[in-house]
Amino acid sequence: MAEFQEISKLSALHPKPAGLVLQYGTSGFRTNAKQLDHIMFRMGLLATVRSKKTKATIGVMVTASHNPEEDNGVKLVDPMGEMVTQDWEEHATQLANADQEDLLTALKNIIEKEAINMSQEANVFVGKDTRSSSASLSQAVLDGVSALGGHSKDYGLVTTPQLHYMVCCQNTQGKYGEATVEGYYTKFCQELLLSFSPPCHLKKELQISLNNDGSKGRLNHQCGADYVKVQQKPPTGIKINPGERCCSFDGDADRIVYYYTDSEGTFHLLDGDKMATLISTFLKELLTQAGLDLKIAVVQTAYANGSSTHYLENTMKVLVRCTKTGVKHLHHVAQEFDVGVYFEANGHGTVLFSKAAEEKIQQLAEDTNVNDERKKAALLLRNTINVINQTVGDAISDMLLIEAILAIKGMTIQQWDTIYTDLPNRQLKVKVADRRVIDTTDAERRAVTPAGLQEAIDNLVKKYRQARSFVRPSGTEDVVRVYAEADTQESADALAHEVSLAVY
Ligand code: NG1
Ligand code: ZN
Repeated sequence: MAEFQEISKLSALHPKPAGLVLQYGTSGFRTNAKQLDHIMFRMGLLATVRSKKTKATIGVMVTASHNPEEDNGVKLVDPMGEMVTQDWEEHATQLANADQEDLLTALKNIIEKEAINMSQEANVFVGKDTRSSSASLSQAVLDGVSALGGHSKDYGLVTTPQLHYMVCCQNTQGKYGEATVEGYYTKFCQELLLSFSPPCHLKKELQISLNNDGSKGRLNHQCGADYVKVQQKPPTGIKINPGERCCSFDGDADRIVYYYTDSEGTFHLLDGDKMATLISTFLKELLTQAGLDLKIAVVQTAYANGSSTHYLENTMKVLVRCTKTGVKHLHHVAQEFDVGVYFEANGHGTVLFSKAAEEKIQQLAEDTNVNDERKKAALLLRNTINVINQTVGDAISDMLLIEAILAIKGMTIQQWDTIYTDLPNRQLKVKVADRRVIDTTDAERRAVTPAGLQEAIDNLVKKYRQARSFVRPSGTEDVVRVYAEADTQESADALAHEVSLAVY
């Protein structure tokens, strides 16, 4: 077939370095940018085939998120704006690792296995982050799409959530919004200013100053959500006055953390758990005021601070579910509820509303026979649906929702921070010969293998007050992660250290 000849010719321009093996991990392929040209070309091919299979537009985002500037990466976006399915992650790995001369065979295997109709039209949307390597790497994706005769649209510089949004809009015939950057800003930003509280009020509240915005310096270098969360300090190059509200995004703007320093100069971080608590409390209150019987739940991972879980379950009486690490797991569980709020502690999260919930809220907001209190609550719920990006965690949309909640409640960042106090905690990485010997259960909170490890952890935890600890193999790095929390920082540090010794 003509298209296969084109692939042979073009793939020679994007050769695979001999012996290089990469895995489609939790967040796609990610490594030093110099090793990724052939991967990008091949992901262009795969996205085209996926588009033919789903008869829908597929997204390809070129980014390495919070990794250093010299890295890059790529992830595929499925038709409704969600992450690509597990089976296709495996296809991606197969295609990426095929030797140069076996590429066509590997591609044909996928086409055969998935029974793809090659005459079906294909459409692929491509986006990239600000890394210097992203321009040529996204061109390699576009080359892959055209090698298979697919149509592509290059959105250029966009955030990861913006690309997810474009794909979702395109495949829902504009019902979710218009598939343009302007459409995105209209949907998430203008809606907020127009509909939440009087616009002038919010304008006064929201004076934003941008720092480390990518116009100079290296992406994520001593800044960004990951730096702030891991280092527990503000990014460099920014001057913060006591009590001032700050937030940091990661390199592709799908993660956000808030922070401030107090009058003594002490740094305070408000992470994904604090955001989940603020948002779910706000929504639960509105559901009660609106008299809507909708089931709300918060989805967390094992890394959620124990205090947040305790507060949500015991004070707010909100249902809390725990899943394996990785946004796709949280997203799936959140879909089981009328209103599902999910956040990873590191700041990736959003809110999902079921179709039925959206309809009930919409009906009530339009009902002329309800009292003012119920009506007001219904309108605020409807506005929340309008400003939150339900396709994926989105730093811009999360920030706008949180700003709106703080403005509506007249709450300062300090007041938000004192809703509950985090338990002191420590995360450590342990290098082991083979991290896969650790197998876990119960949403990664208990180790099944190697034998005796869980018992050892249980015995160590017993020595401390309010303590909890678990270990799991990382999905993105060749390390085992150890997490511990306890009543004091000294105890959390000691417990994490002791557990890391038990891992060897
Ligand atoms: P791993 O390396 O599997 O722990 C990390 C983060 C996840 C998620 C993924 C995807 C922690 C403890 N883990 O996963 O939350 O963000 O990267 O990038 O923060
Ligand atoms: Zn990211």
